[in-house]
Amino acid sequence: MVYKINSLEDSAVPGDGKITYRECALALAVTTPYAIPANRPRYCLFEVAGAIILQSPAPITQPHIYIAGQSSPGGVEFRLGANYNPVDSLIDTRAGGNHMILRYVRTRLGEHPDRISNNGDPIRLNDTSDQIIDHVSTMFGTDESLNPNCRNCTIQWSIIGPNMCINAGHTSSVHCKTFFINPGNNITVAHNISQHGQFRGINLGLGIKQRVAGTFGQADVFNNVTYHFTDETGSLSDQNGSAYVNYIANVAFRGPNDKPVSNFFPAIFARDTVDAYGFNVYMKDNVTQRTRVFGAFGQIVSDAQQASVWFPTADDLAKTCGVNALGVADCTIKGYDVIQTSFYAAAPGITALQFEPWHITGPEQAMRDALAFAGADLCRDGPCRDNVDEMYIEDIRTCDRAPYLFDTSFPGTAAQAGGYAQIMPTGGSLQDTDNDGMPDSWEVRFRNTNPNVWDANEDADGDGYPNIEEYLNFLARDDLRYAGFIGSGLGALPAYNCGRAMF
Ligand SMILES: [Ca+2]
Ligand SMILES: [Ca+2]
Ligand SMILES: [Ca+2]
Ligand SMILES: [Ca+2]
Repeated sequence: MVYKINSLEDSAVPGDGKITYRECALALAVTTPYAIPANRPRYCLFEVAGAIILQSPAPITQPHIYIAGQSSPGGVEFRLGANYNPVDSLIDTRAGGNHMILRYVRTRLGEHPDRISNNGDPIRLNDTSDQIIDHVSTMFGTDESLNPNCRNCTIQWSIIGPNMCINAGHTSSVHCKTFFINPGNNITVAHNISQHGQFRGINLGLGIKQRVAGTFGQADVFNNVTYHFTDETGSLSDQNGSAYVNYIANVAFRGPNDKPVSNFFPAIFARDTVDAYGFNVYMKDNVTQRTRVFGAFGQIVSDAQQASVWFPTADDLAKTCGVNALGVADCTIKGYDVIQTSFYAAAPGITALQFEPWHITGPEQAMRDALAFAGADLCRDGPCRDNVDEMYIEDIRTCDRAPYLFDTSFPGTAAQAGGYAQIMPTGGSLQDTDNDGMPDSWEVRFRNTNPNVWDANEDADGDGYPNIEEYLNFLARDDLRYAGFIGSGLGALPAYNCGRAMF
């Protein structure tokens, strides 16, 4: 089904002529302006641009949904409404809401000091599987800005954080924790920017929530950028199972206030006392506050990759074991020896790389690409990176030059963090005679589809992608991006470690 969202309102009346985000998210029936039956796989397209302000939860429990922000003439931004009480997430899959694709939207929650809640996540994946988050700008969370609990999921090309950190509505007066995967398995985290926080730059607690012996999880973490985490750029724990992680060619740079004490990429927490979990951590080409790579950012030296890792307590170091082919701790491998620089870490059942090798660049180009392309940067009528993302990208590009963003304190309000997007619509809806989501002009231009026949679900060229996804992927320029896009980012980069001393 294709919901052509024609109203920014947060309403759900089947016959009012308005098709809303809530109706698409909840898979509700619509009768006018055209009929959509309830509880079906669906595409959420946007004929409007601007803020969608949610006044109550809109949980995605019906599986198979593609939320396509790239169809909007100018872009959409999800925000927390003043009547949303108790506060919960904005975009949220749960209770069977598997198979979501979320692309090219902004999710900026904002402060809610009048409604204390520990659930203020702009995006939460709540024990769901098969999820793609691509080119999303997710910020201003009061719990995390991105909080996935998912299996078989990809988080890529997104801008994550900052949170609303100070007296913003969390039970803690200071809660500045950006990105936490807890738990997860078979996850790719690539080409993202995670920025400006105290804790949880990229934190991983792999496995499953209801922990049992032999539980494990894998994550591939490559070509990401983190900037300005004062206390914890990343962590990896065994709180949910054995961890297989590949950290490849990431860039983690200091901000103005970063403290060296606990700030590693990652800190390894071995707190399991029952289930004999272990670690296999492959690290290659990561440029961090403590590691340099020959040839990247003008470096003439390479540091041992193990130098970026830390064990918070002597107990963590002592309890950290390797892991065998069954996912069970192997304590013949101990401590720093779980960090290895030779072999791709593959969880039981994983027999091949979980990525295309050419999708990974060196760290310097990875930073250039993320700065050039991350976030909700495309709309129906062309590039549309908003004022908020522009500000943060510029801040990273110049991060070795004052004035520094959040030099003295992290933000407590959206206003202190650059405000919301100022979205200007670039046009109205396009003629789409058959209401299949593909405009007449596109259907005529490419001739594989018929502008007078509802043929969104057909696959005219037989490549496995239905026609409507051909249209949406065309808007997202996928044809360019996955051949000649990775590695093509241009623009200025800061000096190594933003010009600040190594920890
Ligand atoms: Ca309606
Ligand atoms: Ca059409
Ligand atoms: Ca058609
Ligand atoms: Ca096709």
